[in-house]
Order: sequence, then structure tokens, then C-alpha cells
Amino acid sequence: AIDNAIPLQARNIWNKNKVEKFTTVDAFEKRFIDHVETTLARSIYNCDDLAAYQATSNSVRDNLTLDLNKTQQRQTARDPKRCYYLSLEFLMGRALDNALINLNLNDDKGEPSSTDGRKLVEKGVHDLGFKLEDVLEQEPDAALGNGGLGRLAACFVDSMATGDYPCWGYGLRYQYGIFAQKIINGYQVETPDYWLNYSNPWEIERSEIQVPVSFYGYVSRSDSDSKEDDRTLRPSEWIAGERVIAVAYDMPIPGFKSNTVNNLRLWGSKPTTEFDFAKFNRGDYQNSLVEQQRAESITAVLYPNDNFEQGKELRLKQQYFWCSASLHDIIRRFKKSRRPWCEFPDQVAIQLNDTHPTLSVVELQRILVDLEHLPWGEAWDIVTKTFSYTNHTVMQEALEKWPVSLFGRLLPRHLEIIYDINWFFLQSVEKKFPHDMDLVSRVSIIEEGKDRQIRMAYLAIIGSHKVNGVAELHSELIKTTIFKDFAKIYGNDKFINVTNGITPRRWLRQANPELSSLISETLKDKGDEYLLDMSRLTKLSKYAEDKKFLKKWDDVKQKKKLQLIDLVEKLTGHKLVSDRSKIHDVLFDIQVKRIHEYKRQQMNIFGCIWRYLQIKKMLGEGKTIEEVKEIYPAKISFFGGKSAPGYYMAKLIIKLINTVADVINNDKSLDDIFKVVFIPDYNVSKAEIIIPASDLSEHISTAGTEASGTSNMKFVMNGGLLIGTVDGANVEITREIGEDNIFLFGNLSENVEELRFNHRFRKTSLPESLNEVLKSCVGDAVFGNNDEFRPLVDSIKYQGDYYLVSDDFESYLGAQKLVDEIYHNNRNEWLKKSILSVANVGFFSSDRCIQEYAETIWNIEPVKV
Ligand code: T68
Repeated sequence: AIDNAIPLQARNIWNKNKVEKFTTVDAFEKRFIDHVETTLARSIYNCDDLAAYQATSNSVRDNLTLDLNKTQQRQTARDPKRCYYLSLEFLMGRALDNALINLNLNDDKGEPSSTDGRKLVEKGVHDLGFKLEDVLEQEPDAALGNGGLGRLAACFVDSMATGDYPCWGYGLRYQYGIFAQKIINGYQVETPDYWLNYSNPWEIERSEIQVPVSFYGYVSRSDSDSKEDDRTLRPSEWIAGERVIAVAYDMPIPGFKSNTVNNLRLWGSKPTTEFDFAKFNRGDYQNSLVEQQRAESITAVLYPNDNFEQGKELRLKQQYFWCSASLHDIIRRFKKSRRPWCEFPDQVAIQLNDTHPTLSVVELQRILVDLEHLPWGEAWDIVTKTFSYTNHTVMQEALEKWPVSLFGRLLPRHLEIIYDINWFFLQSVEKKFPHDMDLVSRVSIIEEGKDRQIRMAYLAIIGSHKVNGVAELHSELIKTTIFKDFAKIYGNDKFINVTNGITPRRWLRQANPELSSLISETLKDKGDEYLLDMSRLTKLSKYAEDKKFLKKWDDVKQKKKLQLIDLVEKLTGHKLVSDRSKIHDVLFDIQVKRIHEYKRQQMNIFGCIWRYLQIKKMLGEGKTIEEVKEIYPAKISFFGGKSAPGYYMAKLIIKLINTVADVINNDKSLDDIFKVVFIPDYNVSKAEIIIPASDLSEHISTAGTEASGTSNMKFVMNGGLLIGTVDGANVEITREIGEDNIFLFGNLSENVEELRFNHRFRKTSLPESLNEVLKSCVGDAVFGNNDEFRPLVDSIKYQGDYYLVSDDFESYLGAQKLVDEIYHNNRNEWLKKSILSVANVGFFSSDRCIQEYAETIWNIEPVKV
């Protein structure tokens, strides 16, 4: 960088013309108009909401970019240890509103400015003839993720910047994010999410940062003098068969009330400019172009599976492309300070978000041995001190494995290195447990069989110094089930827990400005400091029985419920409530997350069917609606979420929900006391409207299957109560907010094995309630739909009920009954629970979570700018 510095004699011109951030309404407006007329080449006669969005975003981005530069210069000068968060998914959602909340109007010398950046821009936009609300609506979601894992990465980069940590995210710049979901005749239909349709003001294309990445080919070794058995340990040359270029795209990540702007670097793929002239000369112009086009396809699309691995070659290619480019970039930065290689782990921590980036372990070993010529052992020592791995699931079908044959063809040298890593590892295990050959074969990275496979989780564990689960229960489970042998080999220090968290800036301040103002007003916290120090929320407890406060609290909730009603009407055309003034009596019960059998949306919809059947029974017995309401008070059940396109059962669950919704919502005899809705195309920006509107939300996975869950935390932060199983982070949520304030039900994870065993040997009979429900879903019964749902029914009745719906159903109905009673008969009690939940949610801030990672895994410290 020094080589390209401006010569001293020219610098005063630079300093005289320093670019300044806007810090006043006037300056913002000037910048806005500047962008309309130059960047967008539009004018006063031709500026719609979209142009206003782009001009606003470009103006705000200018401020961020200036702080990004300063942050990076500062970090380069200080040269602290940095952390790199490698994630194949960053589910960022919209950037503008978040940037406004985090907008830092400090000048150069600056004490924190007291001006509210969001208000300033809102005024400016208004002066210029627009409404900020409409402008914000123009932005497409950056939906580069599937669900929890990708959104966690997004919350993490927010907290890293807020905590002034020198951290970068590395990911892929997919041209198509997670598909958009349409519901047609009750079925999910996937449509492409071409989110880059209009230019993206939130990315900075670094066309000068280009990293070549290789694939295929063979390994060459000129080592006639070396012993046969250590050949692969020596430097080897990989003669690649295909080369593509990785181009960097940077997204600035601003911290809240901080001068730090960190970087999220996403790689896009493009062809090399090398051109196959041989082919061209043979007159094969078309085919010489096809290969070039193939390069672009590497980062074309996000794989749409969550908690499931498909094992496609293109996916492996994506992984290596990203790992290789990122490592190259990290090493280039490390080399600037001319330190010896042994100091690499003192300067660099790399976090593997699941096993998807595990190839980077192998790539670093390859670079050190083959290119830097370090001895194998020294290289491996550096590698294991650098990496750490986060596990997000214990489910077998989600654990990544790659067939050796496919892997060896794409990455021949990496396969050799994996064999050698495995050989040394198994040697060490044998030495430590000399009489346990079973153990040695169980922990091999290579799974033997007719199709030999590479177990990526084992490789990640062996290549890391710390392995963490994402909630206490889950971190215990990985030590006692899937990684039991490794816990025995490495002892307990290597396996730790870091419970997930969420950013309160997006999930409280941005999603729920109404609740945020009530909180800051009540806590007399004008500067919204509670968003940084969530322990301040505990002061809310003392208002939990204050009638005036309860009323204000409730008013906010009802307002958010009406906003959700408006969204649903806009999306589906359905009017859910005829009298908006009665919204207060209607319980909003929400389950939004990926559709998956283990998350048990089927149990929720069976519960809805049960409620409907009971209501009909009462009406049939001549009871009035008023009498029915005493037992089944008014309620709307909301569902939302995407299914993986190839996941048959999940898609059938979506169809069942829509079928049930159709029948119930069109049954006039119900007089609006019960409705069921499927909200199409659940995503981050819709979550920001949906989550604040919940009275109750469902987190009802089979015990031991949901690693953590993070939406549970978001709902609690917005004053919604939870109904849930003793699973994932529900356990710690209960501990923090108190067991009186959550509706727990169902079997415990320690009993799951036995329950499944009982099903296999038909020792279980279904409860009568569930039998009745299932009957209504087959043949020509009310929800039968020509027997379409038979597979869902059969999986419970005849195929072992793997997710234990029948074992938890009665207990689920019991918990729902309690919900109805308290919501209906004791609203103040309900509101008290809601307030106490928010008061004690502080632990689940991702700021706490990132601080734990920084201190216990990464060993990094904040660098203030
Ligand atoms: C989720 N995992 C966990 N996976 O299910 C959830 N998988 O309990 C947890 O709270 C969250 O991670 C954060 O820790 C996922 O979201 C995936 O999306 C995924 C994607 C690709 C391959 C496998």
C-alpha cells in the first residue's frame, strides 16, 4: 500500500480537499441531489421513489465509506489480531434503515454527536418531496441465506462492528439469493430472486482485487530421491485444469454508536481473460465461450437447503472458490507486516460457520507446505491454532460428507492432504488409546464403504482448537452423541458453548420503533444506551404491575398487530378482522421459520384442526358463539416459511396449512373467532413486521433437534410469549425470564431414543385427539383433499412417527389451553409476563455472544477508531 501512497509534496492539495461526511440536513440534501444528477443521471423532472432510494443510499453509503476507510487505516496502523468469520450465508435483509439507525455523525475530532441520524435523513428526504417510509420500501432484501445460520452471521457482523472488533466477514456474492416463494392453489412455487436487478448501492466493487482460483488437474512430484511413504507430505505441485477469477465486492458494516465500520467481503466469480485460442483456431468459438460462462455460474445461486446436504459438485466448487480466495486475501494482509509464519495464529483467527468452509483448513495447510515450504508439522501447528468451528446441528442428514471420488477429481492435491491429516490423527489416537481399534476406525475422516466419503465435521474438529455448539443443551448433546469420541480424545476444553444472540438494533429499534420509544422514555434513556447495555432493561420489571404502563405496553402491541393485518391484506387480499377496534381480543399465534418436519409445523396445524373440530362440535350441540368464546377465545394462527424445493413432506405441510386455512376462513358459522393464515415469502423484512405483532409464538421442535433457534429470542425481545419444547435456547430463555413466563410442554431430549424405540415396536397408541384430527385429513373428510395428505398421516400412524408428534400432542394442547385461559381471563397477568420477558432478555443480545467468542475463542481485543 505504501508504494502507492501520494508523494509528500502533493498531499496538502489532498488535505485541503478532504471529502467530508454530511452531518446536517443541508449537507445531506446537497449530497442527495448530487447523486440524483450525476450518479443516477436523473433530474428534478424525473425522480421517483426508486431514484430517491438510490440517491439516499448512495449519500449514506458515502458516509459509511469514509468511516470504513478510516477504520481500515487505523487497523492497519495498529496491526492487531483480527478475526475472519467465514460463512456461506449472510442473510442481511435491507441495509438502509439499519445504516440510518447506526449513522455516525461524529466529525473528525468528535465526541459522539447528539443528532439522530435517522431523523436528520427523514427530514431531508421529506424536504426533497418524499416519504422515508416509501423510500425504504424500495430496497430489495439481501437474502443470501436460508434461515437461522445465515441470519446469525448477519447479527454477528453487526455486533462485531458495534463492539469495535477488528473482524471481517467473508462470503459469496450470489446473483440469486434464496428463491421468492409464491403460493399458488395452496402449493409453494419457487421463483428466482434476482436481487441485483437495479444496481446495488451497498456494495463497493473492488475490480482491482482479483484472486485466481484453480480446480481439477493433477499433482506432479519430482521426488525420485524421497522415501515412498512420505511423498505426499513434501511440497508438491498442483497442475490445475481450470482457472477462474474471484472478484471482491465489499459491503460496509457500521457499528451502533461507534466510529467503526467493518467490512463484509463477498466474492463474485468471473472468467480469466486467458482464452482458449487452440479451440478458437479450430473454429470452436462457441465451446471456447462455454467454459468462460461456466466460471460465472460458480457464484450464480445460493443452495436453498437448510439443515440438509445434497452433495452436488457445484456446491463443493463454491466452497473451494470462496475458501481459496478468502485465505489468499487474509495471507496477503498478514504478509504486509512481514512477520514470521509462526506468528500467524497471533494475528489471525478464523471462525468456521458450520462445516461449509472446512476446505480452508486444508487450503492453509497446502499453502504452507507446498507454496511456503514449511515442514508439515510446523504448518499443521499453525493451522490448528488458527481455526475454530461452530456446529449448528446434530441431525445426520445435515452433516456434510463428500464422496472421495468426486472430491479427488475436483481437488486432487487437497485429497492427498486430507489423507495425510487423517493418518497423523489416527496415529495419535492409536498412541493414546492403544487397545481401542474400534475407536480409531470410528473417528477416521474417511467413512469406509462402497462409496467412501469425507466427513467434513471430523475434519473441522481435527483442524480446530475450539469447537462450539450454539446453546447449552446443544453443546452438551454434541459431546455426548455425534462427537462423543472426539470429546473423549481431546478432553472437555476443546468443546465449549457459546449461546447464540441477536442484534437488538435491528430486532428491537428498527423492527419496533414504538416499543423502543416506550422503553427509552420509561428508562429515561434518551440516547438509547439500553441497545448497547441490555441489562438496563431489568428496570422495566418495576412497572410490571403499573396499570398506566400496562396500558401503554398493550397499545404498542395492538398497533403492531394492526400493521401485520395490513401486511397480510396487502399480500393475500384476505381481510382477517372485520372490526379493527376489537383487535385487542384476538390472540395472534405465530410460527415463522423454515418449514421442516423437525420444527413440527404439522403439530401446530393439527392443533388448529383440533380447535376447529371442537368449536364445530360445540356449535353442533347448540352452544352460542359467546359460549364457545369462553373456551376458545378469538385467535389467528399465522404460519410463514419456505420449504427446500426438493423436500416433499415440507411442501405437503404447506399445502395442508393452506387447505385448512381455506376451510376454516370460509366457515361463516365461526363468526371470525378463529382464522388460519399462511404468509407467503417469509423473509427478513417481513419478519421485522411479523415478529413485533405476536402475542404468542411457537418453538415446538422435537426435543434435541433444534440446536438453538434465534427467532425465539426475537419474539421475546418484542414482548411476545413463547410456547415451546425443552429444546435449544428455549432452555436458557426459560432460565433468564422465569418459568412462569413461558409455556413449556412435551417430552425431554433424554427420552427421545426410548420413545422412538417404542414406536418402532408398536408399543405406542395415538391419543384420541390426534386420531380424530388425522381422520379429518384423509379420504373425503373435511381436510381430506382426495387423500392428498395421506403421507403426513401415515408417517405418524405407521412409519414410526420419527418426530414424536403423537407423544407431545396432548401436552401441546394442554399448554395451548393455558394460553387461552390467561390471555382471555387475566390480561394483566399476560402483560406482566410480557414485560418481565423483555426485562430479562438482555443475555440474548449478540453483543454478549460476540464478546464471548472474542474472549474465549479468538483472543482479540476491540480497536477504537
Ligand atoms: C440453524 N441451522 C439451526 N442451517 O437449525 C438453528 N444447513 O437451531 C440455529 O439457531 C441456527 O442455525 C443458528 O445457530 C441452519 O440454519 C442452515 O441454514 C443450513 C444451510 C446449509 C446447509 C445446512
